[in-house]
Amino acid sequence: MSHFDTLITNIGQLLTMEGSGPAKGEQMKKLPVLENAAIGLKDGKIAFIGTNEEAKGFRADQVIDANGKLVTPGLVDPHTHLVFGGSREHELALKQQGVPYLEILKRGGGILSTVRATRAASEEELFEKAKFHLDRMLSYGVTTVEAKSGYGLNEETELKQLRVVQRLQQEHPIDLVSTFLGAHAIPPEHKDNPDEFLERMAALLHTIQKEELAEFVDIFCETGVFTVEQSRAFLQAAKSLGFAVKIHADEIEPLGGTELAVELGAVSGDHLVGASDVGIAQLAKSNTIAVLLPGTSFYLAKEKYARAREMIEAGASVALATDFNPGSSPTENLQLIMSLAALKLNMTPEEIWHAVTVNAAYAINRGEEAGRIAIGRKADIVIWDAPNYAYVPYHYGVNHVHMVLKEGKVVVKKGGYDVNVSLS
Ligand code: IZC
Ligand code: ZN
Repeated sequence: MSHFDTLITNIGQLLTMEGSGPAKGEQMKKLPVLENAAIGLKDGKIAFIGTNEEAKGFRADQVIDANGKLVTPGLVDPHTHLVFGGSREHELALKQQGVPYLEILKRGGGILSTVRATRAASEEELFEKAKFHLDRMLSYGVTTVEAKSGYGLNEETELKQLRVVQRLQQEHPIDLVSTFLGAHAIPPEHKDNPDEFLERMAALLHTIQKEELAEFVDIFCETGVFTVEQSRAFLQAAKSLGFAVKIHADEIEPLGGTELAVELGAVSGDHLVGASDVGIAQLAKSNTIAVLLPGTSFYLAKEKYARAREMIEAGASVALATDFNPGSSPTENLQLIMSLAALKLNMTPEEIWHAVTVNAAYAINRGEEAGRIAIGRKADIVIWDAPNYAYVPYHYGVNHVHMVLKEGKVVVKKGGYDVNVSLS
């Protein structure tokens, strides 16, 4: 008779996200659902997936009765700026007065204000702050997170940020994937010679490679930041050293960053709000994942959102992320992004679940490890206070997590009130 460490029984709907490779176009529309299911976990891995009936004869050290709830893989957030100093609540008033995001940056605020705070913070302070945000992500059901540097814009501080990510990789239950975004903005000391700045950041790639501090390299390809030509050269240099690449492309103004992402064979092209028809057609034929960030369009109070429908109909693979950062998307809540994807990108619940699990995992080269519940994989699982998968994007703005298991261990359990706390 089978014996498990943990058996999760009475699962109302189980989304295994079964399949191979990322889900592209039409494949995103189908979501196999197992009803009245059970899963067995052993040594932190998935060891059984079947019906509740089959599981009745099994034994386990711990039985978790899901009581008809929805169970899914742990969510994957493939685009965050996790490590930073300070905050930017003062920019909300500027935004209300109609000052555009890129204008705030031009005046030395925005990213550059976070750069000042990040340079001033100690590694320990940055670690504690990032850990606080990461704990919150875990509480929202996220078990794998990509984290970018990019608030140092000098050697010392970029390395400081990357070391914080490295330490969190060792000390936090969430699996982290590290991205070097030294080319996030032009620091004031290089205002008149951005190419020299890019040379400095390119030189830093050697240290990052030697110390294994990042596996991806990213760049902010945007008006007033880095051009398509600069982005191409910088990412080609990164690729020649063996880094995988990503691009902040066509976020605010359409420059052809989507086409550049495809041309370079980027693992992901991110934002893509201004992606052209040609860019979308190329994306659909490529292996580059479109990482869409509707929280950013929302928070920048934009009318225009990425054209997810056209991308999916053309056959592209779409993922979703928070873009968690102190300026354009201060939220750790990927569930809120799922609701925005429904309302602003017109994505269906089936497409949304692909976009925050398997496709998000492929967007950070973790497709073979995260985003699916399959025999032999890490048991990263969320039990939701939801009767079905459509309920999560529908009931917006709150946390639907009932329980999170990371590698088979319960790491989040819905609290409730502690009745022993005295109010007097
Ligand atoms: O700090 O504003 N878009 N980078 C590119 C960001 C937003 C983060 C920020
Ligand atoms: Zn970003």
